[in-house]
Amino acid sequence: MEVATEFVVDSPDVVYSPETIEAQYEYRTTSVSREGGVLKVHPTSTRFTFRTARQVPRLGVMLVGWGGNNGSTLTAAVLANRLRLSWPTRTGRKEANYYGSLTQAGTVSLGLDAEGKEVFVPFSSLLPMVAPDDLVFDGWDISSLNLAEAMRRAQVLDWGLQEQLWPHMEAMRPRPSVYIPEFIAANQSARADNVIPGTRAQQLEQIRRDIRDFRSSAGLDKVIVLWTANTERFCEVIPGLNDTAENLLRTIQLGLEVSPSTLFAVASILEGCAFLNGSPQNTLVPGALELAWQRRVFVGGDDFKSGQTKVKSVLVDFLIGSGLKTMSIVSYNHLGNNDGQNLSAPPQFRSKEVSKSSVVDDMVHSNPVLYSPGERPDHCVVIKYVPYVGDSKRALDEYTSELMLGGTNTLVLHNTCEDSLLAAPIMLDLALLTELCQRVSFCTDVDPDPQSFHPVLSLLGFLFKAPLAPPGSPVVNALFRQRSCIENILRACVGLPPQNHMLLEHKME
Ligand code: NAI
Ligand code: DG6
Repeated sequence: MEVATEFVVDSPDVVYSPETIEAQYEYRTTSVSREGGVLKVHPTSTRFTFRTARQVPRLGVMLVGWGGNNGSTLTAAVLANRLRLSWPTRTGRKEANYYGSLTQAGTVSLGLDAEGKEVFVPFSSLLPMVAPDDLVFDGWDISSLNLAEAMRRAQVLDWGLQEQLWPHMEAMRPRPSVYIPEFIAANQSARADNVIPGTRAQQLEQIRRDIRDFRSSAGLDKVIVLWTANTERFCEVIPGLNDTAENLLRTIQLGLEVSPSTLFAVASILEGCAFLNGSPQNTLVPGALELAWQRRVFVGGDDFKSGQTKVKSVLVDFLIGSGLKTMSIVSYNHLGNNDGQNLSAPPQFRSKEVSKSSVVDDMVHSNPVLYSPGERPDHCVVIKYVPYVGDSKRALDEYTSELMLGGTNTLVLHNTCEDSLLAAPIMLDLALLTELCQRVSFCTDVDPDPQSFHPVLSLLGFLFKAPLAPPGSPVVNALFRQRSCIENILRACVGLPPQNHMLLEHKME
């Protein structure tokens, strides 16, 4: 079936010019106050003007950890789509696609047609977005393998696809990177044959030069940097060391402790490039966040929400949202890729355990009928390294909830899939949505000065296990709340009301 992709909003509140889409939008929400033991709810309304630049840039994406499973798989996926590749498998020919990408394979409803049927368009049609086939990739890796060899090492793609991609990826070579052995597992040391020498300050300057070199040599309008390198151990947040932008920059100059990922974040921010953290560690220490704020550069994180955690952020929302009291969540998984090997070391596992465990907090807090203050389900996360299964991750989950009158309900899930084929489309969405957000500005009736979204781009929460949010902002983990947030903000930018699912048209006589 032919999928319609273009639409215009026919409304006096929406003005299309060759350069922009400008939409007047009434943001209706509520605030709550407590007065003498009574909650008072005040409906409020703010008038926004959203302006979105229509011209999409030539976008470059620099991956830190380019030669890893995710980095090589994402690069291969974009090439396979751009080249319209197909390849034989034992179950028939397969064609390149972008399944798993919210922007490329998800849809939104525009409303009902004359027959009362819903009309859907691809998510990417909501606003002008960079086409993924047009992305230009570059990046760094402590391993010097070219991208074709990295793809073969990853063992993610069918052989017939690898063979076709090989000549297109052979010339792609990761730039040398920053290797500080104590941040990743000792079992990674054999990979580190491609490193930037010198002091931390010299390494920072080299990363900045790399970004500028990529931007100019590839003729790019914009560059986004995405950390998809190994999970690091957490770094300590220490007053005077990394708690403010000034202290963090001084720490780098003095060669004191800073993680490789924080060095990349600082370099990106100083170059005016958005930085996204796909791993769980606390790369975006307070000093890096302050620097992003000062420079008005977008940052997002942490840790791609790809499989087990994504399901958890749906299932626990369903259970608690239905009034069942989830009391125990046990998540076990084993995998045999390099990520699994790195995570077999306790400090790196601890980073992952923290991000995988925080994901039900908002759902528990949302239901004081079920949970008393401070009460929370038992939540156990186990990861084991089993080399034989490679990138094919197996995840087993058990959820036990209390039913009425003393009953219990135990759900058990088993999921097997290629880990990197789940992560790659998420990386794509992160780059495309971040770039789009850079073209959106807005003002309100109370503050007529145009502004951008807060530098901590919490709109990306759908794509992260432990979403970063601006100070004081609630952290949302529930998957469909996160999806609605993106969809409704994009709808607002074209003057469409939030998707409310009321379908009142069909509930009248
Ligand atoms: P991988 O181990 O295959 O790739 C990581 C790459 O980073 C390796 O090529 C390694 O040589 C390189 N590297 C290590 N330190 C580096 C540094 N300082 N600078 C540049 N390169 C460096 O791992 P994979 O599977 O690609 O995952 C990447 C990251 O994404 C991991 O932290 C993982 O935990 C995280 N992640 C993966 C998900 C998935 O579903 N695959 C989901 C959520 C997060
Ligand atoms: C083992 O859990 C390896 C991890 O890197 C995960 O594969 C990754 O974080 C994905 O986690 P999840 O919970 O979204 O499947």
